[in-house]
Amino acid sequence: MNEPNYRSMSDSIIDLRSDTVTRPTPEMYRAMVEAPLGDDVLGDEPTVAALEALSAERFGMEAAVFVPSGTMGNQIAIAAHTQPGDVIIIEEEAHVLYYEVGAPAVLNGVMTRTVPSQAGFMDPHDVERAVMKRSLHTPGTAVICLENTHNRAGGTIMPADYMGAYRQIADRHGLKVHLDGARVFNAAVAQGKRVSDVTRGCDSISFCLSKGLASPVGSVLVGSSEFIDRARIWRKRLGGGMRQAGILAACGIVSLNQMVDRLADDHGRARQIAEAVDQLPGLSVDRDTVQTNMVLIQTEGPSAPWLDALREHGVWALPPSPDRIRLVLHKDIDDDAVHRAVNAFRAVANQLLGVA
Ligand code: TLP
Repeated sequence: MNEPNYRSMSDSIIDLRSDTVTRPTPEMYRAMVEAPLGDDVLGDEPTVAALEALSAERFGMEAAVFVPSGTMGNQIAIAAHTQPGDVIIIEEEAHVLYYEVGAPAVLNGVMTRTVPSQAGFMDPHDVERAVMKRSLHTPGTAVICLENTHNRAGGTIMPADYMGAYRQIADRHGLKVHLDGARVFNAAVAQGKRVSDVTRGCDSISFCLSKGLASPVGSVLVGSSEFIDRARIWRKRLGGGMRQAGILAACGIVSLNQMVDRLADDHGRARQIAEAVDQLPGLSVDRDTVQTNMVLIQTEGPSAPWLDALREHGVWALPPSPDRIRLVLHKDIDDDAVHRAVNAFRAVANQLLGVA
């Protein structure tokens, strides 16, 4: 077998667009080759079953289902928790609302009742005020939908006492709590906690293997056995049943066993870049929001000229809005890449503003 290409397209490109861009590790390639395989739709895929069992255990939940993407994990959860016409309460910049192309409405026929927030996390009082009771005139609320870490707020971590408060509200009103935990392992590692502690109180959690945990593809939805049985039907209905998916699940097992603790390195590098960039003219960073592996940079004018010039220096990033740049740290960005990225920012500041 030829040696696989473990690295990015080109080692000279510093790809900070997302932690989704990571390449599999050598251990993942080995695990793919060695994985015992079956047919997951027929129900006999041993490696998928092993990943699901490991995931359920890590979250202290009864069961889990492997799904192709975080988006599908979230939408299956909403489908399994609701009936068309129900209301889900959701923060106004949540991924489910902002980046899933209207799926709550298109696929699930639910109403979204949005709540504004501080740094991505709805005040529990606002959540309780937003609950609608089913009546002859009003739709009924079914789900509180959360996100930890919060993507558009810059990878921020949910305040420790919020989950308990959301749970109490859910219990008072007969609601389910779903967590979009695409990067919930980042939240756990940053707080030195187990992921099961960070997510206690949720009825369902969707987490991504394909982000900081570096798997090429895949997410897992965890919850009660009864919920996961219904989620499996929704996965099939949406076309998410995969056959010899053990090839991918094998990487997921490596992610859970080997890639969690190292997320702390990404967090340290995010702080390092944030501090350096915040000192440059024309750019600023709210350092309080740099809590995990993301850096949101505010540009004085439009961010587009910065992004174009950075690209010429081999640094790739994305604009979450016209006057911001988002950087996401991940395992394929080492200390040297951080150093080169900071130098590129300095050079671009000089180029665009004639200073620094
Ligand atoms: N986020 C992507 C883009 O879609 C913005 C990124 O680069 O950050 N929940 C959260 C909080 C996410 O950040 C993402 C991906 C998802 C769900 C969806 O995961 P996938 O891409 O696997 O469907």
